[in-house]
Amino acid sequence: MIVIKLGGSVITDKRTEGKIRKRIIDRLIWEIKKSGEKFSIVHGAGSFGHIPAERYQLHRGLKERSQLEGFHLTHHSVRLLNSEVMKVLLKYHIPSVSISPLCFIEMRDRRIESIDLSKFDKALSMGLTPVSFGDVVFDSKRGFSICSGDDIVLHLALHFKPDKVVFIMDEDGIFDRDPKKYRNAKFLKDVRVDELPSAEKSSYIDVTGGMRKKIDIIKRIANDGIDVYVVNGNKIGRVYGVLTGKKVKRTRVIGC
Ligand code: IP8
Repeated sequence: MIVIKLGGSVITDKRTEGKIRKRIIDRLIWEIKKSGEKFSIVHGAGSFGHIPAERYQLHRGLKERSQLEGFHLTHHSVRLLNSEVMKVLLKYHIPSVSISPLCFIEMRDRRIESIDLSKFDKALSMGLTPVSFGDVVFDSKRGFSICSGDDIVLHLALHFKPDKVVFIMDEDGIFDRDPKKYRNAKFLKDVRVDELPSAEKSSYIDVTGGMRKKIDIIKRIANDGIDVYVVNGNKIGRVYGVLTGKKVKRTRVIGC
């Protein structure tokens, strides 16, 4: 089984609220289908989640009642994005089930306090592809918190020990510094965990910590012995290549 994270920066236009990149989603799901593997899919929230969550300051927890509308709006809009992803899975005949984080995760002070992966277990053993996504969830200290899709990927990886974890992003892989800011950033092809940089914050609005947090999660997965790949979803064929072990441009963080 392979755990795949469809990055919000690939499947949406992160600068424009609620702007979906349908053609990219279609091609990515087609590449996933063509590989013939078994998967768990998690997708990011992109501009469907990060922009309303920032507007209502949801990452600060429940401070005033007006944020409840933001909670409602953010959850509603990530569900809209999720239903677009589910529609494409249906189109390519990949029987899947959407599992909302609100129903299987509880946080405490922004950290996952309890997570119940039994529905993922059931889905996978039946031959269904479980699909989850970054969302707002209840937090026993702060009222609510934002749960990143990357946190879900981490827990799926530690629980299911997949053959690999693949992060599909809008970059060719991991660089030694932010390639959007530094033109001479060096590309990392095959790296050990101790060679990974501590990333600067991503330049777009990202209420869940951007690249810095992602690298931290990648390190934790690789430290559990699982290979982690970071691949550019905007480039045709690369996702298919990574899933089937072909030679394509990507970063591989070697599990140890
Ligand atoms: O895009 C964030 O999930 P991510 C979820 O996977 C919200 O970090 C609601 C902003």
